[in-house]
Amino acid sequence: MAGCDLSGVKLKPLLTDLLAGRTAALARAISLVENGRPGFEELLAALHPRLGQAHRIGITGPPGAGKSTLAMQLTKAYRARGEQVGVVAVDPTSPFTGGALLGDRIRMEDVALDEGVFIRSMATRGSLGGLATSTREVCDVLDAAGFDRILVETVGVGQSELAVSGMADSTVLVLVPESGDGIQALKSGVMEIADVFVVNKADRPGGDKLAREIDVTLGFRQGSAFRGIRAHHGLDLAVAGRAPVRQTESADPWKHPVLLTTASKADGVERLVAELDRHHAWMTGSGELSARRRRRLAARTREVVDRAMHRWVWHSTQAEAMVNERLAEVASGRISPYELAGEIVAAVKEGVRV
Ligand SMILES: Nc1nc2c(ncn2[C@@H]2O[C@H](COP(=O)(O)OP(=O)(O)O)[C@@H](O)[C@H]2O)c(=O)[nH]1
Ligand SMILES: [Mg+2]
Repeated sequence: MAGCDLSGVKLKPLLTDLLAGRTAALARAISLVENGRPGFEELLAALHPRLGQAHRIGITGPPGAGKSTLAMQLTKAYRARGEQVGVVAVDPTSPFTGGALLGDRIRMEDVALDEGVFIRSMATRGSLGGLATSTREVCDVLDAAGFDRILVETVGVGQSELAVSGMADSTVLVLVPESGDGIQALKSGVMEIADVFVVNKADRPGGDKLAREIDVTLGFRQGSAFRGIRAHHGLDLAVAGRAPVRQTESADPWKHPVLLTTASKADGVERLVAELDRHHAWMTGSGELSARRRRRLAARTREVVDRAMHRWVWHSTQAEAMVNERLAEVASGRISPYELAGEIVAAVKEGVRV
């Protein structure tokens, strides 16, 4: 790597230390990437050949569903197997500080001092689009640094879990019985991004009912409400009807599990760990893992192009100056922002104002 010394960041030693598993280097590499400081794209480019070892697990669902609690329980379970775990939380609604991942109760003290665990909140950085990209990039750093599992928590039944599906190999959708979110999720199409469904807070009433509703909805999605009923020719519709929408044609479709958990008591976590292992094995065997990773690489390339174009337009052309120059005309109603934008784009394209 020529020109490795950028703005005081010595990329080569950083890379060496990172790959040697030095925690301080990991923290530095992550903040370099997170803040988009000079050299971060070179670092990520150098890490690229090292990617693909980690199992990336997205955990999404409405606020308060228990995603962080589940993430901590999964972390403990993976640590018990001797695996290294990275946790990246993207939660603009409840940023965590000082190493406490949760608003209350289960605190990070359990795992925060463990060398095999690295936790980062992406809570306050960037816009949503930019945030999604930098979250993926932070995951790359963890992957290259040798973490076995990377848990990515994102909040919401909205756009953000659509972003998480693009960053994970396996996506867990966490719902809770008492809120209306479950039903909303079933209607919103969010189900299509999930590989594993978790109905958390099973210690409260309504968990079984929600799990059944999810199961029935999964059946409908596949054009069959009769999953679990054996057809007379011996085909098990429970198996046949469960291929997820985005899954490529497969003779051995993934059967979406719907699990009940009480994360606060670690109930059901073992089963979740097992289903995630099963999903990873299925993805590897079916070719879905490499298909998803290829899609992610294409998406990443587009994102980086977007970012470069954005940077170029606003920092290296006259676009910003044109906005300022003509703002009075827009404000007085003489021209619309659309017309001005059109003029700016035309000018930039022609290079006349560059
Ligand atoms: N009763 C009950 N409470 C839970 C369970 N799991 C998590 N909680 C609590 O629900 C609240 C929100 O949990 P948290 O993990 O922060 O949710 P997140 O917003 O989805 O990350 C916390 O007070 C947790 O202690 C559960 O299985 N049962
Ligand atoms: Mg949380």
